[in-house]
Amino acid sequence: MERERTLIIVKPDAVQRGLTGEIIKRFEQRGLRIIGMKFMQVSRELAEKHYDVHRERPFFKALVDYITSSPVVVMALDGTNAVQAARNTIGATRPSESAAGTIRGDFGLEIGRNLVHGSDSPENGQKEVALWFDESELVDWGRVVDPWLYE
Ligand code: IDP
Ligand code: MG
Repeated sequence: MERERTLIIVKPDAVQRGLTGEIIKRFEQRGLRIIGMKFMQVSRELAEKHYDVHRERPFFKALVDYITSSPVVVMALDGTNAVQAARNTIGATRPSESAAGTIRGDFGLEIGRNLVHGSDSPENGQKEVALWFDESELVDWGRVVDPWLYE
């Protein structure tokens, strides 16, 4: 089974709405392990790098405005199939189409206010964690419950 890293961003709308703890809780109780976490104001430069694949899309400027509009909480998580597990916990990109029980399906309505980011492939998980965190900010640690999460 693949041990992967994924980058999670609790976006400005979620932080402003007081949902930070609720969102962290969902990843934590799923068994994903936090290996890095910080509260920060995102620069336009970092936002544009992070969303570079969307540079030519009509919503690019609005997306960069959104992610830089107010502070975010950024997390690096790892675990078995962490990328897909986190994406399923987050829900579909468009909250009106996200399943109930997912973060977006429980707390969101519009695509431009969809609360949380999660990496979309193991390669991008590695790349995004490296973009947002210095290696010295990541902590390698073990949990006493790991044998009850990992076979
Ligand atoms: P994802 O966050 O589910 O991976 P992506 O397609 O990678 O979705 O899009 C990145 C982000 O860009 C979305 O989370 C959303 O905030 C925003 N976005 C995507 N498509 C649209 C759109 O059509 N209008 C406005 N914002 C969009
Ligand atoms: Mg994406």
